[in-house]
Amino acid sequence: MSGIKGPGEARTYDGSALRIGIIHARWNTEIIDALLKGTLKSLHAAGVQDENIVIQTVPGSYELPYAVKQMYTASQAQASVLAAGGGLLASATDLLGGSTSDLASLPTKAKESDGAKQIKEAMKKPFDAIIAIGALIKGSTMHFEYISDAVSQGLMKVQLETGCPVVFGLLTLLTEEQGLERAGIDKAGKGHNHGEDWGSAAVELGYKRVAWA
Ligand code: DLZ
Repeated sequence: MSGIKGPGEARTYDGSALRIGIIHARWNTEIIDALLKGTLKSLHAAGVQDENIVIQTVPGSYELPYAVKQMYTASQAQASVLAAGGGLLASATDLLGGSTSDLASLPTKAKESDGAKQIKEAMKKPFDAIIAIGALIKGSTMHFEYISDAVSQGLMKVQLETGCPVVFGLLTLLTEEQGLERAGIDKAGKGHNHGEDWGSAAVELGYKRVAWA
């Protein structure tokens, strides 16, 4: 990217071992869809595996901080159930009706069953980073100001409380046109898809978080 704006030059980080959550609002769908595509593009370019990307949606941006917190806490709880070991494997035996001492040796049919899927999900580690995506467009009341502020503060709070990096993918827009530009889908074609930067930020933070731990 040319000019003084943007995250600057950075080395490429390997995302192949990372687990990334994406939570996006559904308001202003055209903008959101393009941002999501840009985010996924850069996650894939960094080597993040599809099976390690979980996408959830909420109605609007106001719901983002709560949803990020729940998503992270749930992924942590799943991982600690696995760490606790025995209990899960015991119930897995019930679910699958067979030995679960070695998941890899399960017959294919059992692997595809819901029970096995739950176990596979539970075997995953907590998210290394979560990307929160929303597009708020200013209207004629103070609604925009209140929500922008609440969501910004909320997302910062969640990442500091949980220790999970939360990428700020919230566009606070004065006009719809600004949103189209920042999603890289404006008519003039001058825009840049900020989702691409958010995917890269998630990979960098997820990678560094592991190194900093
Ligand atoms: C209500 C509302 C309005 C007016 N505008 C937007 C918007 O531009 N972008 C967005 O993400 N959400 C908007 N919402 C919905 C709120 O974020 C929230 O979902 C509802 O107030 C319900 O809590």
